Formats: sequence, C-alpha cells, structure tokens
Amino acid sequence: SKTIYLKDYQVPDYLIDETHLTFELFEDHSLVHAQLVMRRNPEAGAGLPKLVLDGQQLELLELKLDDRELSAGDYTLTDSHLTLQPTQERFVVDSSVRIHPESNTALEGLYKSGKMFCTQCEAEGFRKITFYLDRPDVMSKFTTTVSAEQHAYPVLLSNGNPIASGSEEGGRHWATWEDPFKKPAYLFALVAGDLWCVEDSFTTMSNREVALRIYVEPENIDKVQHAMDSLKRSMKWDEEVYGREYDLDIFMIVAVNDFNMGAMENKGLNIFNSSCVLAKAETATDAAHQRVEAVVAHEYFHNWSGNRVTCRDWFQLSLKEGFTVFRDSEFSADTHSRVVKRIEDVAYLRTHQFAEDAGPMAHPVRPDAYMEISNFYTLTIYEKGAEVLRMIHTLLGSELFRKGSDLYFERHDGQAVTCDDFVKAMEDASGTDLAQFKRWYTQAGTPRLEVSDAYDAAAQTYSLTFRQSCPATPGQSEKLPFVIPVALGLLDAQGNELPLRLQGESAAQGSSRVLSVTEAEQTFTFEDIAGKPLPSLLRGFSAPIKLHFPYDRDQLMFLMQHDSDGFNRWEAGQQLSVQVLQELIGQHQRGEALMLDRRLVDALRTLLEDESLDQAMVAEMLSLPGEAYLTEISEVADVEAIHAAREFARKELTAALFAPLWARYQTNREVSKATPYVAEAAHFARRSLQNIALSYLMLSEKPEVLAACVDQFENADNMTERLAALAVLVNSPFQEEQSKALAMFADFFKDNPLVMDQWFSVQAGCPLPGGLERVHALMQHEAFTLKNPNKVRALIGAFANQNLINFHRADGAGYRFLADQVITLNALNPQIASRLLAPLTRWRKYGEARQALMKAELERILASGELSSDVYEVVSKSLA
Ligand code: BAL
Ligand code: ZN
Repeated sequence: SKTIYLKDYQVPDYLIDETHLTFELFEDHSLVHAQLVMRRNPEAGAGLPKLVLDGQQLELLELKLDDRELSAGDYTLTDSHLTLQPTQERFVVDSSVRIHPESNTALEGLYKSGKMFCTQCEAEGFRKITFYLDRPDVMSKFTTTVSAEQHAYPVLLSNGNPIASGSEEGGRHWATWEDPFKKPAYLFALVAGDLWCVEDSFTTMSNREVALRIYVEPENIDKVQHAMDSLKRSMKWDEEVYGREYDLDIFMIVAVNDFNMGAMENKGLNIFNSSCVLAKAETATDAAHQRVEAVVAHEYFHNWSGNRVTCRDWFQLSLKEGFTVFRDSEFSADTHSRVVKRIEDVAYLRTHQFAEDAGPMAHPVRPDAYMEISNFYTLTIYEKGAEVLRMIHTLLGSELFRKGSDLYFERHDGQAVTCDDFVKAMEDASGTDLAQFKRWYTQAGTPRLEVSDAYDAAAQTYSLTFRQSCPATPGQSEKLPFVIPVALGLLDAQGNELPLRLQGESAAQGSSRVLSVTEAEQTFTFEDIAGKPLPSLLRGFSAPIKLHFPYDRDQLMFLMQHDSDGFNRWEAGQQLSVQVLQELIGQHQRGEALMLDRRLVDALRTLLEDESLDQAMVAEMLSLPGEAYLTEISEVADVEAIHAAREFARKELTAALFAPLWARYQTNREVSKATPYVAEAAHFARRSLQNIALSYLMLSEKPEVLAACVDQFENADNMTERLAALAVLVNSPFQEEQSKALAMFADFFKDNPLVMDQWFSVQAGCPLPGGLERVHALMQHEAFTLKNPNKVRALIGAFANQNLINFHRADGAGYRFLADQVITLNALNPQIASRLLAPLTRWRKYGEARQALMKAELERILASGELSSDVYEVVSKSLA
C-alpha cells in the first residue's frame, strides 16, 4: 500500500463544471453513463497535462471525448485509473460502465441493502460508480437520472430537487434529480427501493417551506416520528444558534439496514444506518433515542459544516467532523441536560480516544499521512476534533465564536477549504492570535498537566503551578507546549467560591475563570486569599488532557458535595472511585484480602439519600469507572485484577447500600409503571437511576429483587426498562429465569433486526465464564450474519470491546477468534474488518504473555493472504 502525504497536495489539473449521470439498475448488473463537462483548472498552470480519472471495479463499455469515440490506443486503463489526453481547455468526457451493486459486500459505492439500491461514497466510494476526479476539491453541479423496474423500485431518489419522471417500456420507470449546489462526489447519493415515507414540513427563518421526508421499509413506518421531531428541532437550533438556514426545497432521510457508518450527510438525501433513525419506546432504549436525535442533528448540521463549505483534501476531515460533532453535542446539551451530556462525552473520550492517542494508530486531528483514508474516521478526528473546537469556543467566548463561524461560512461558501482557513476566520473575527493553539491540529497524543499549589499565609496569596508534557507518538518524538484552557475555581473551607484576582489585576474577575496555560511550566498567583483553598480544576473538562493534582480522598469527597461545577462534582467522584479501585487492584495483585475504603460507601450513600439531587447525576455518580477506562489509565493492565476489584467493589456497595438502592429502585419503578414513555431528560434520568440501582441490587441475589427484575423484564412497556432487566438477568446466576427471558425476547422480537442486535450485545458482554463459547454459538443463530455491519458490531465488537475478562482469556483464544473474524471480513468488508481489529492493536498495554499472544494474531493476519489496504495499514502500523 502507498502512503499519501499532506505535503504532496496539489490543486487538480482539471475541473468538472457539470456532471450528468444516468443509472440503469438491473438485478444482475447496473449501467452508469457519465457525462462530465470539464475544463483546465486555471490555478494549475499552463499546458494540457494528461487527465487522470479515478475508477475501480468498473467495466468500461464506451468512452468519448467531445463526441469522438475513443479506442484502446487513445487511453490507458489500470485497476485504479483511466488516463487520456485532452486537446482543448474545455471538453466533455462521456463514459459508460457496467458495475455490480448486487454483489458489492464492501458497502462502498453503489450496493444493495436487502431489496433496495443505495450508495455510500465518502470518502472514496464514488470511483466505484464511475470514472471521475474523486477528490473533495473538485466540486460540480450534478444532474442524475435513475431508471429501474417500477414494481420493485417505486421510489427513485437522488440529491437536490426532482425535475422530471416517466415510464418506460417493459415495466420500468425513471426519475431525474437536479442538485443546484456544487458538491464533491463524496456527497453524491442515490436510492431505489420499495419505501414508504413519513412527510412533514419546516418553515425556515426566511419563511421558506421545506418538505421533510423520512423513507423506510414499510414495516418500520411506525418508528420514524422521533427522528422527524429531532430533525425539526435541529433545523430550528441551527437557525437560532448559528444563523444557518436550510437551502433546498426538500430534505430527505433514508434508512438502510446495511451500512458501515452511522449515517451520511449526502446533499439533501441523507442515508442512515437504520439504527440511527428508527426509535420508538417499545423497541429502542433511551440511549438509542438520544443517539437517533444526535445523529439526525449531526447529519443535518453537515449541510453547512461539510457541504456548503467542504474539505480541500481528506487530511482536513476534522474541519467538518470535529466542528459538526461539537455542534451536535451542544444541540444535545441545549435539548436535554448539559452536565449529563458533558459527562457522557468525556467518559467516552477518556476511555476510547485517549486509548487511540496512546496506541500505534495515534495521529493528529489533522493527520499528515495515511494509507487508507477510511481508517481515519476515528475518535481523534471526531471526538478530539470536537474538543479542539470547544476549546476555541471557550477561549473566544460564544459571541466571538459566532462571529468567527459567520465569517467562516460567508468567506468560504461553495469552497473546499482547510483547517487553517477555519482558524483564520476565528482569528480574524475575534482579533485573537491562535498560532500556538494550532498545535492541537498537528501534534498527536494526550497532553499531561501536572498541577501543584502553594499557599503563603503572610502574603495571602495562593499559587498554582502547571507543568505540561505530551508523550511521544508514532513519528512525533518531541512536542511543543499546547495552549491549554484551564477553567477553575477556588473553594474555601465551607465550600464557598472565592473571588479570583490574579497578581497584577486591579479587581477580581468572577469566581470561575479560564486560565490559558501556554508554557511548559507556568505559575499563576491569586491574591486576597484568606486561607488555603481547595482548587476545582479543569471545570467542565475544559481541555482534552490528563490533569493530575494530588487530591486526597477527603478532598475529593468535599468537592463531590460542594463544587458548584456539576461536571467536577462527578469528576471528583470518579477520581475517588479510581483511587479506591486502584487500591483494590493492588491488594488483588499482592494476594491480599480485598478491603473497600468505606469513604466511597459513605459518599454514595449521601448521594442516594438526597432526593433533591438530579437523578441522572446520581446515576452517573453511581457508575464506577469501567474496566476499559481502568485499563487505559494503567501502566500495565492486569485484566483479572481490574475485573476482580471492580466486581468486589460493586458487591460491597450493594451489601452496604441495599436499603437506599431498593428504596430508590422501587419508587422509580412505580413512577415508570404509571407514566407513558417520554424521550426527555427527566424521564431518561428516572430510568437510568432505576436501572443502575437494579444492576447493583441483583448482586444481592435476593428473591424479592429477582422477582422485581423479572417483573420489569416481562411487563415494562419500553425497551429501556426491558433490556436493562434482561442484561442483569443475563449477568446473574439465575440460569432458569435467564434462559426463559432470552427465549421470550428472541421469540417476540425475531423480526426486528435492531432489537435482535441488542439481544446479541447483552449476551456478548456477559462477563461470566464461557463468554467466547457463547459468542461462537450465537454466530450460528439464524439472525446473525457477518454481512451486516450492525450484527458484527453487536456480537463480535461488543465481545472484544466490552467483555474484557473473556476477550483477554489467558490462553489467547479470544484473540484467535477475533483474528479469524478479521481475516474473513477482510475479503467481505475491509472497512468493518479494519475497525474490528482495534482491540488487538492495544497489545502494548498488557503483560508479556498477552503481548506475545496478541502480536502473534496480528502476524497471522498479516500473513493470511491478500489484505485490503484498510487492514494492512492498521496491522502493519501496530506491529511497527
Ligand atoms: N461523514 C461521514 C458520516 C458523518 O460523520 O456524518
Ligand atoms: Zn459527520
């Protein structure tokens, strides 16, 4: 495989002003005719170089240059390019190709999902549809005609507005769509199928009426309302918060079952993994409802941050993804609970993105090299990219940030631009110099910030000293200091916040403020501090870093109760739990009896007994740090000790807190029984406390709890309660109730693939012995197939990522299993194969024996035959 470098970027030699496509879809092949109206790019210099079009897996049937048919001697054709020689500045290329969507299992380009035709072109799928300049800086006006058999494919869709349609002989029909906005090929989409739609409309801020349509297969028409409501809220929010108005007369979403990603923002025709559209109380959990809302918002927001202003090249991917994740997370925060959303995002980032940033695939938010761009749709590009945007927002404040985004959209509308262009707009609009800040885009790795303090009673000053560093990452041994915004407050002995006046300032500037740490070592001194305060640092997780301050457990308990920043109250609880769990891990490793620090019990009791607290916060605080997070923060992860310590803590907490847990459980379950399902924050909160309480209570193995759990499983009117009860039954020793519940569930939901995904996942994640054997058996289940990415993620992905004790079996059988699946999937669907590999690439985290076993499986994959560039890049980099 070849490495592509950012430094080699060159503007395209030719441009495509107009793209006219005609698709003839058949069951055993499809024909694509493309007419490209082209011209020499004036920015590319003089002369007429060869025209090199991208194209893969295309059978060329006919090729014309300005109506002149070309014969074999007039062009060269390889398995990836078609090269010909233009003779004028302006010219038209016509090509006809045959392709095979019906046998496309990679789900890239044009393919079939069940009975419908659909497309996925980002990043480089369009070259599997027709010969083209498949790069995001070539933007063209598209007209698309689709023809297919009318009965099987009554609905024919593409980007933009419908302009004509008609019938043909032989039971076929056609439709033509025209997209008035120039776009790169990665935003092209086509759908043909037997689909029903829910229709609604939205009146934009300038009073234009936009038709909204969500297309699904007929059996899913009852699961679309939540996505439609989410779409309308997103459209309104983007007008109010960013001043962005929708620009076409119609906006469509289509749900498909077989999809590599969550969804795709194709202009005017978003194509979604059905898991990110379909949601109703009976079949989708609260988490699924929130994910649908977030993904609908995310794809909609791309209409501006991605489509109207797109990326110059794929190194700039975070330009649209980091920005759009930041936008969707703010939308969710405004719609539900801001603090809870922040806690969820940070827990996810710290567990998964930090692991990526510490592993062999670590890369900057703006990478400078890749082999396969599909491998760079990563947590770093998305989640860390969003954190970088959040930091700009924090440093500038919302008003200047909005001025910056207005300028960015105005200046670059219709263009393909870079992360530098984005930052420049922020700088120009705000008058802020972000030159040093831009290191967040170019340096990989998670910075570490060591903080120490000193109090001078005589001078009444309090100093905080910050020392930053960043570990080496592949290709980057030395790092320069970052700009780290540290939001903080100081608490006095009663828990009150102190006014904050820095040395040299004439007056205090509030009691919570943001310091910019810009040097390797830097001290800030506060004045008028009457007694030694306790600092509350990195409030709201104001930077994606690892901050270390030597809090003792009593100080953490104090912050849990008194910090005015909700996120930091949770964070203090997490740090307390981490300290306590790490102590237990040490005890386990030394062969000592495990002893739980009672302070954790007391802290959680206080929370459980305080009914004035936000229930979602109580639920979050009760959730101990996960095994994956404990792994990430370990020098060398001891799989058995981590699992044993966490399970021990959970059992001890259950024993000590049974009464308050049972009381809260029963109260909430009663409310749930009496309340119809609502997908709103207060209801999410109630159910989440109810369900985490149940998961603890079941550890008591008391008959009244088992009865309550079975009752919740059998009688709940929503999937949130039902699935939570099923999961705790599956993790319990109650074999009989468990088997019965699993059978009932599968029988009832066998025709709903998304619900069956949940059924696979709860079993794949069960930490009891025999996990690998259960997964093997489930792969034989009639509802399972390796060809559906959701199934692969639900069963194999859940096992390898969430069932650490079974996946990391000491004999290496878990690793061998995963490698076998990767080898099979490499031939079927390289993108999914490469993603599935991630747990094996983390071998450096483990002891020698596991390292050897994991590396041996990576070597075996490498030697297994012809590898896709996707899998080759990840395997070779993780062995390097
Ligand atoms: N652009 C790929 C899917 C997404 O991030 O929206
Ligand atoms: Zn996106």
